[in-house]
Amino acid sequence: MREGDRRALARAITLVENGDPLAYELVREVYPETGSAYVVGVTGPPGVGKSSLIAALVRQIRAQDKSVGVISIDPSSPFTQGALLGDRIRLTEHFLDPEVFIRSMGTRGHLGGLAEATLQALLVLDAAGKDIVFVETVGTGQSEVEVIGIADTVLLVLMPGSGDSIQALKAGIMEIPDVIAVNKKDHPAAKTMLNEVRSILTLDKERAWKPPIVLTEAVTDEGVADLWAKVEGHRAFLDDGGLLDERRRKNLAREVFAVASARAKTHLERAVEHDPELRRLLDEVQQRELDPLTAVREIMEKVFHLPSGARLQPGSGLPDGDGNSTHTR
Ligand SMILES: Nc1nc2c(ncn2[C@@H]2O[C@H](COP(=O)(O)OP(=O)(O)OP(=O)(O)O)[C@@H](O)[C@H]2O)c(=O)[nH]1
Ligand SMILES: [Mg+2]
Repeated sequence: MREGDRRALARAITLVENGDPLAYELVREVYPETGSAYVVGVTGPPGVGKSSLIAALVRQIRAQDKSVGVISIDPSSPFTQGALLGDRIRLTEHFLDPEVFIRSMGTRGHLGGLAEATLQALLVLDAAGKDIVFVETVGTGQSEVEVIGIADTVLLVLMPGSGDSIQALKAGIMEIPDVIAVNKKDHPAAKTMLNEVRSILTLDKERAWKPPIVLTEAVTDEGVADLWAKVEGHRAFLDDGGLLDERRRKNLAREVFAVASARAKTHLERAVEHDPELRRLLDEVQQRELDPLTAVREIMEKVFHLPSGARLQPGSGLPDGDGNSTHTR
């Protein structure tokens, strides 16, 4: 796998995908060697052309003779099969290239959910020596944050008609990405979309990095070279300012926190599911025999062995306030 052997890599990712204990061992062993891949998170609403754009970007990157990994994270929707099939078709031209590794991935078997699976898969591709790794995930709001939160550069893809995303950006529900592509440039409303996005971003004058917006047509490669130049521009911005290390430190802290939280939640759900006494507490709340916070306290005591008097001080949490970033903004 370290030598970039495709079959070994494929097997490693399968272990990750299945939440196999061997994957855990594997990542633990290679972790000290990771950190050289540059990770680009690609997100946006369904069908905007994320996979098509990645395929086009991979062409750019291969022309620079760099190796690439692509993982599409599938939040296990009923559309999984279709999505997998779609990705396969859109990325076919790269399937025979030994320097390109492409994989769509589900996340069954992961106590820590999507964040955990994504993180592990990225680390595997990183250890295998990929220069650039793309993580694709569908999203219009917050749930994808934990998946692409690990990215060095976040690319948001929109198309004419992505009004919900515009609203989410405006309302501050969606974090401002580093680069935005307005894809399907061939669509008559593309320019309008571009202007809408532009007007939202001008509201935010505080930022040191102004997210560039690029009009693209993934299927003809139009604007794609420019888009890649913008991603590289963001990378240079991080590198020059010594910001990349800082960003990675924050991202990793947030991921660790996200995975730990997800595991705690899974643990809690399972405990309640399997413990008649805990389930009875919930019934008592419903019958108004027990108030909600007393039930919470009893559950916490029993499941996490937290002392009943435990009180959180305001502002407690991670040293940086990360993991609360959506609240503090
Ligand atoms: N007209 C036009 N169609 C495009 C363009 N880019 C992608 N498409 C088409 O849009 C459809 C969806 O493209 P995908 O690349 O699968 O989009 P996606 O965002 O990865 O979709 P999901 O992963 O299913 O959310 C496909 O039929 C593409 O051929 C473009 O620039 N112009
Ligand atoms: Mg896709």
